[in-house]
Amino acid sequence: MTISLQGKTFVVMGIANKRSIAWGIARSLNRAGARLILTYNRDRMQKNVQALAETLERDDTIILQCDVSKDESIERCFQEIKEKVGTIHGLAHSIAYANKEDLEGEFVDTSREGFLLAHNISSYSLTAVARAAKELMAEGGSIVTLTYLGGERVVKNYNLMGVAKASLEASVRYLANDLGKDDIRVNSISAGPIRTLSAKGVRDFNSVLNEIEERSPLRRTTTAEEVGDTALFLLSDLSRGITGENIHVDSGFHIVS
Ligand code: NDP
Ligand code: N5H
Repeated sequence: MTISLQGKTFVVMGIANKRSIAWGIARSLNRAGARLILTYNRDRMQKNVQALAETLERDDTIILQCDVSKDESIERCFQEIKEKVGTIHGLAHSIAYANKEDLEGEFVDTSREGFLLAHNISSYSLTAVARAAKELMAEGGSIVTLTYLGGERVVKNYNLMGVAKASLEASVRYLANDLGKDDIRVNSISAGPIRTLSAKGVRDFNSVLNEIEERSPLRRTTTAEEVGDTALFLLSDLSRGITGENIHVDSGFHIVS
């Protein structure tokens, strides 16, 4: 069976620019013939997403704003999707946020406010969005989110994001159990480090990438295209027996010590 998403519609959330993992996912889905709905958060990202959408092989891409920290914004966005397309077949959630000052120093110093903000946007948002998307998945569906190894192990500086990713990964399992009866699958991809806008402020990101090149089984870093193609698999019927799973797309780095 080859992967074709012809006649199907997918929502991709979290494109900031051409380096975004969400854009890698959008391109893979587009190549398989899917219709796309792309969402962005900050106003000034709209023109980026618009310009990127114009490079796709179809001209019916829908672009909408969705701030996942606000229930009204999620509600408005999915109401618009319902009016414009009716049924969707899958959704990619590629969104995370933490205050910069919480991504250095020790986890023990995390403030209540910083902790809750990171968990709200990086973890709870998956559940909020899955609930809204479920109503539009009348023919079943597949939901994919992005996580990182720091959710399973202590990784220097990942701090509260590691705890938020652990919560996100557990949410994947609970959501998979709830939504399975509606033929909706929920999985995550644990991506290796990729130089995106989120990673921009990370001190010593070069040495993080060097370590992957030296020590990962495949001896190379992960690309957004590799993540995009695994998302395509998870969002397609080829993965129909898989739910509640976390697939590492990280050149195998998670198996080495
Ligand atoms: P990007 O910076 O490209 O994407 C992060 C996205 O999160 C942006 O589009 C940003 O939108 C969005 N976002 C932040 N706050 C909100 C909000 N309130 N509502 C809606 N969207 C919001 O980085 P990546 O592509 O790297 O990150 C995507 C996912 O991949 C994240 O979950 C990240 O943790 C995960 N990941 C990344 C890895 C990496 O090395 N890059 C490794 C493993 C996992 P805006 O700018 O408009 O606010
Ligand atoms: C161990 C590491 C390195 C240290 C930790 C990095 C954590 C990054 C995740 C969060 C999501 C980054 C973040 O929120 C940055 C913001 O504080 C500032 N940046 C922004 O506001 C930009 C403009 C917008 C677009 O960013 C967001 N997120 O909205 C982990 C790395 C090796 C791997 C990595 C980078 C993982 C990951 O989860 O992204």
